[in-house]
Order: sequence, then C-alpha cells, then structure tokens
Amino acid sequence: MSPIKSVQARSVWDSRGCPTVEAVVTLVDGTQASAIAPAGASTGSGEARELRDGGTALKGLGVKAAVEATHQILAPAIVGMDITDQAGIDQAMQAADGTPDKSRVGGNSMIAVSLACLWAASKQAGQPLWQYLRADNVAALPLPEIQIFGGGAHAKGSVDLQDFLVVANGATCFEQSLEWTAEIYLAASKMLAQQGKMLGVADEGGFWPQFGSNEAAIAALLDAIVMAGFTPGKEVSIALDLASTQYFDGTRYHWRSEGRSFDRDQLLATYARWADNYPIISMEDGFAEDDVEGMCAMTQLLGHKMQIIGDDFFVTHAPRISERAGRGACNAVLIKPNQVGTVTETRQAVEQARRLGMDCIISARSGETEDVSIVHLAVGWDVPQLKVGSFARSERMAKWNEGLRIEQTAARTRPFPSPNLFPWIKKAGAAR
Ligand code: 2PG
Ligand code: MG
Repeated sequence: MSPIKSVQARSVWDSRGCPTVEAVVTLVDGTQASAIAPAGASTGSGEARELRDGGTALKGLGVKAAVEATHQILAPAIVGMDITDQAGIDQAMQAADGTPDKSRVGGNSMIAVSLACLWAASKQAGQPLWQYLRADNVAALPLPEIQIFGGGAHAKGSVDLQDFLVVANGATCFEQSLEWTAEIYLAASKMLAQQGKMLGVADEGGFWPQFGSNEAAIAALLDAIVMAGFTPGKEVSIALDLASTQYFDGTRYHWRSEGRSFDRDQLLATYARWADNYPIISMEDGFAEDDVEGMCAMTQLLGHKMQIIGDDFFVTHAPRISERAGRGACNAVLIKPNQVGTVTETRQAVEQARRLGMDCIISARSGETEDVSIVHLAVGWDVPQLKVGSFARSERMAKWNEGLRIEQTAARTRPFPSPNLFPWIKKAGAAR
C-alpha cells in the first residue's frame, strides 16, 4: 500500500459543453489516477448536491468553487491515508463535508475524488479496475440498455417520456449485444430519414423524436427492432425511462406533447396497456420521485413481468432503497455513483438492493465525459445491466468500447447475460 500524497482538481468540459470536476490523485510512490464527475439533467431532489458557482457566467454552471473545495477541504482530509482503504477515505470526505447532502464540497467534487482514489488503488495493485474489485477474476459483463430515441428533459420536451431504449436480452455476449443494437440504431436512422423525421440527436445520442405521441415513439422503436431483423421480446426488448417526476405537478401527471393529463390510476392503466401491447422489459421512474403509492401499485400490477426500476425514486441511497422497497415499491434499482457521491455509498446501495432480491442497473448521466469508471464498477461488482445512453457520440461509445476491451482481454467471463436476469422471460420460454 502507498499513502495519498496529493489531490488536485480542475474544471474540464462534459458532453453538453458544461464545466465539470476532474480529480487527480497522486500516491507517495508516484502512482497517479484521475476521474471525472458526470452530471444529470433530470435529477432527483434527493441526490447529493452539485457545487456550482452560480452567477451569470456559463449559466452559473462553473465549478471553480468545487475545485477550490477539493483543494481546501477534501485534500487535507485524505492526504496521508492508505489508498486501499476506500471506505475510510470516503468516510473522511463525508466528515470533512459535514452536510447530509454533500452541499459544502459538492457531490461533484466528492465523486470525482472517490473514483480517482479507486482507480489509483487498482493502478497501484497493477490491475484493471474491474479486476481489482473482483476477487475471482471472472469478468461479469453487464447487459446493455441502450437508448434509440431520447425525449423529455434531454430533447426539450419533444415527447414526454425520456428514454426509449433497447435491451438485447437474447444476445449471448457483450460484443453481440452491441452489434445487435448498432443494427437497430441504423434501422431507426433509416426509418426516420424515410419519414422525413430525422432531426438530429438528443443529449445522450439517441435520435430526437418527432412523433405525434409518446406511444408512437414506442411503436416506432418496435418497428426499428423488426426492421433490423430481430424477434421482439425473444431477442430484443424495449425499456422505457419515463422520468415521470418531470411531468408530475404534485397532483397529476401531464404529457404536454399530447395535451393530456392523468391521475395515478389512469397513468397506471396506460402503462399496463403498453405492457400488454409491446415487448417491454422494464419501466423506470414510472411514478414521480415521492409517489411511493404509485410505484407500489405499478410494482404490484406489472412487477411479475417486467423490471420496475427506481432512479430518482431511490437516488442510489441504501436507506431509501430499504425503506421504499420494503413498502413494496420497485423490483430493480438504478445505480448512479454521483447521485450519492462516494464509491462506498454506491456499493452499499448495490448491496442493499441485492439483500432485498432486487436487480441493479449501473447508469451513466445525460452529461458525460470520456470517464469509463461505471463500466468497471458494473463488471467488478457483477451488476448485471448497464445503461449509458445511446449508440453514438464518444462519451457513450467510450463506455461501450471499454466493455468490449474487458470482454476480449479477460481470461474468464461469467455467462452472458447474467443467469438470473428476467426470470419471467425464461418462464414463458419454458412454457412454450
Ligand atoms: C436518467 C438519466 C440517464 P439524467 O434519468 O436515467 O438517462 O438522465 O442523467 O439527466 O438524470
Ligand atoms: Mg432515469
């Protein structure tokens, strides 16, 4: 082991051209590693707070204060600590911050430093990060969840739903799952061009949809899967991130693009109808971040045949997972390290979900960079699914490509997809 010698931070740029924090950790033996914080657009109110400069420059999004806080508060708290003591490092940073939501130093500063420490520890051990996290050396490649159309807050409300994704659940390796997705992405592109609806891409690289309704986008996605030659449901399924907090006013849910609004029962009935008519494998944030009753009803009605994922609903927070899942909400958890601010707390959220028998999906944010940490966390922690936006733009492709490198260089990989995923599909297959 080598102690931490210094922690430096700088402001770099993310995929939306906004400033974000990069942290560089140097050990006494000269080992050096870095990591960059991502940023969300449809954020949950329970997330660790980003520290931004405010004011008029760069729409207030500057991170000079976060860089300063890293140097003044985080660095003194962890310099000299053993780099292999990730839990101790994360705890020292939390204590130095001293707030429940990391607002003094910023969750953006803290996650960058926390991840940079983890990278430094793996580098010092002479191992790829995933391998450092995984005692048995078996690479557990996650099944990708990949966006084809992007809406909601990522496409200026063109449609209300945020992510229309595909999951190549019939693929037998990571590489094949990407190839299949690439075919669907190409088919969707051709289809939109033919219909004169090709308007470019949304924040995460998915096509910017110009459909008459939210359901029309789902139908178009199904068409693209078929056009690409895949059997819907058996080979490739649909996943939706409804990000419904964005269309909830505290009482009712409003789809502005269609001029419709719903109470809880009406919205659930719509989701249930989609579940009957389309090969949907998961729905994320179908009800708003504090609509526990809605999430419980959705889980009860649909949870036996699809993933009901909580994202803004759980904000990668272990106590919140146990409290809300304990009441019957959701059967899967989206895991975003920057929602909670440290590697250790992210790991605790994964473990809490597992204890409750829930699946996890590690996820990128809509504002991303070349940082590939989440791929290593997924492979190293055996988190069976990975969501990284679309199949375009380098901040997304960097992650998919890193997964390919890991799959191709690992001496051993576990079966793909993870054997326990989507038991309802297996049951249906057995019945046929
Ligand atoms: C989400 C993410 C990624 P954001 O809601 O799951 O799609 O979006 O990073 O804007 O929260
Ligand atoms: Mg989400």
